[in-house]
Amino acid sequence: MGNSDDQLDAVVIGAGFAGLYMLHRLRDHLGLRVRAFEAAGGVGGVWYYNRYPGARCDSDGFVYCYSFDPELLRDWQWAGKYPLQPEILRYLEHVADRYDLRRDITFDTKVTAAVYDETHRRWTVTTDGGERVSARYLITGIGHLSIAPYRPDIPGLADFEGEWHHTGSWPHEGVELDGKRVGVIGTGSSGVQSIPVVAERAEHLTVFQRTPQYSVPARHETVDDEFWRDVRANYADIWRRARSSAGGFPWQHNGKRALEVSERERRENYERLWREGGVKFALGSYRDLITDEAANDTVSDFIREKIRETVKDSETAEQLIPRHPFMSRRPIVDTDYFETYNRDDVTLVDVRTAPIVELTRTGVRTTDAEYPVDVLIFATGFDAVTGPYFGMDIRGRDGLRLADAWTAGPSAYLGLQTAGFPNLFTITGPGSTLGNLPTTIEGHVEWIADCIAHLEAHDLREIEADPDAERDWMEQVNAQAKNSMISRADSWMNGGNIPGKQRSYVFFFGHFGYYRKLCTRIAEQGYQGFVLS
Ligand code: N01
Repeated sequence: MGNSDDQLDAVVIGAGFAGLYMLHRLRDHLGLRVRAFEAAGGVGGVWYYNRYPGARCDSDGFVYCYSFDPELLRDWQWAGKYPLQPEILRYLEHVADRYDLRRDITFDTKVTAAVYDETHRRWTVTTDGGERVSARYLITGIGHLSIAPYRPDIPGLADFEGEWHHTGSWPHEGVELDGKRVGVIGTGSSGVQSIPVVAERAEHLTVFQRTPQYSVPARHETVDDEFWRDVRANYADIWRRARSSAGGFPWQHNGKRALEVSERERRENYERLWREGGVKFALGSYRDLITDEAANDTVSDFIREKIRETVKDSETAEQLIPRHPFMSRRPIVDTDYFETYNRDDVTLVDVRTAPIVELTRTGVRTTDAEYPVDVLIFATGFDAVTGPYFGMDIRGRDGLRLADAWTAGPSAYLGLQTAGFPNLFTITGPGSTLGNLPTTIEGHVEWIADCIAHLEAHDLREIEADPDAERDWMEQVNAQAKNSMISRADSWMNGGNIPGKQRSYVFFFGHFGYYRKLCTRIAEQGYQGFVLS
């Protein structure tokens, strides 16, 4: 069971999409001695924790999976277009079983510290179980979000007599909502997914909304057996297109600028994509929606119109109209989200104009009124990126703490390595693309495994980001974000979702395919921008 400490080549933190594949790649392809630690009681990462009603993925299922093994692809078929959380968890359990990964994962064990020993060029990793192990390579597969739920500090929580839960740490046994008065604070992806499902079960639902959101209908009914036959027959082409696309999905914008076509053509295009539904709506139309404000206005106005058409009460509809540009925040996909506000048993409360003041014993009080609730759901997001990383005491050269290296904001060359932290690799770390995450993760895992194979083959002991290369890269990341709609709204992607948090652009919003090629080229040209010794 596992490896004894002095034999380890690598420690992997996390057993979600990233950690599972990293473990498999290093152990089964490179023959390294690897151990993974996972704070949760099972595999799954984000899909282990996020069990709130309606939780599902909003990348299309047929590309929300690994592509590295054609047999695994052939083995598995999702039930619908956007798989629900239990199905994704089953998939990751299936992957863990299929490659016999669990024997090298220590569950219910949080890594508390990782310190680089420059003399021996090894990482010493300490866990909350009191264990210390040493390894040459340390790889984080901890995601950006799931292990650091954020809950605003609302006065009165201790006195609130109802139940409360955060969507990101939902009880495994579920929560009784039937016949209850339920409140949901937050209308990001988690809120938008859960609100229609909670409304079905609750006696009354009150939604506390601070910022209205764009959301696109999922249209689950658009996949059937024929669709899956087609997907299976074309997987090679699907992945080729996904890897070279702008967003990591197998579709591309149509190459045109929104304002170069007639209003009629544009409208027909948006209507067709709206009927098809899903993330394709955001990615499959015009190339300049994210970079040009006038182009963006055309799509933002289109969705605003759809909201007004859907929501019957005009006052409620106006409260639901987003003012920021579409895609300045992560696009959301829903099932009956706006329709839910047509129910008599659903109330929308605008907490931008009348903020929440406190929780009373029996409900939520805003500056305007008190709303009785038996169950309060915080769909209030996450302390993104720094939350998961700063939850561990990571120290590199000269005892440099990661928290100190990142005082101006989290930073890593290509999202993969931070200067001063040799042999630490961060899967989807700050500075990487987001896109369709399994595709991003596979690219990173394979890059890291190839890099480690290169070090081993050339008898090299260390790799580390060059500080200049890292700075130049993060400047590019910032420039991309500033020149795009991303700069037009606060969200977890720039630290703006948490009062007082350092603002910085954390992800590369340029072309996904370009980023992948760049990473490959840099490796092929001898790891430019990295220092190897
Ligand atoms: O969190 P969020 P999320 N008072 O930060 C509100 C991924 N994800 O969990 O917009 C009142 O987006 C806040 O209001 P505002 C996905 O990447 C993926 O929903 O800041 N409200 C906002 O409405 C996503 O982007 C899936 O004004 C307060 C909400 O809480 C990311 O996770 C599914 C408040 C937080 O929204 C995060 O999504 C779910 C306060 N004091 C999530 N503080 C997939 O399908 C915060 N809010 C794969």
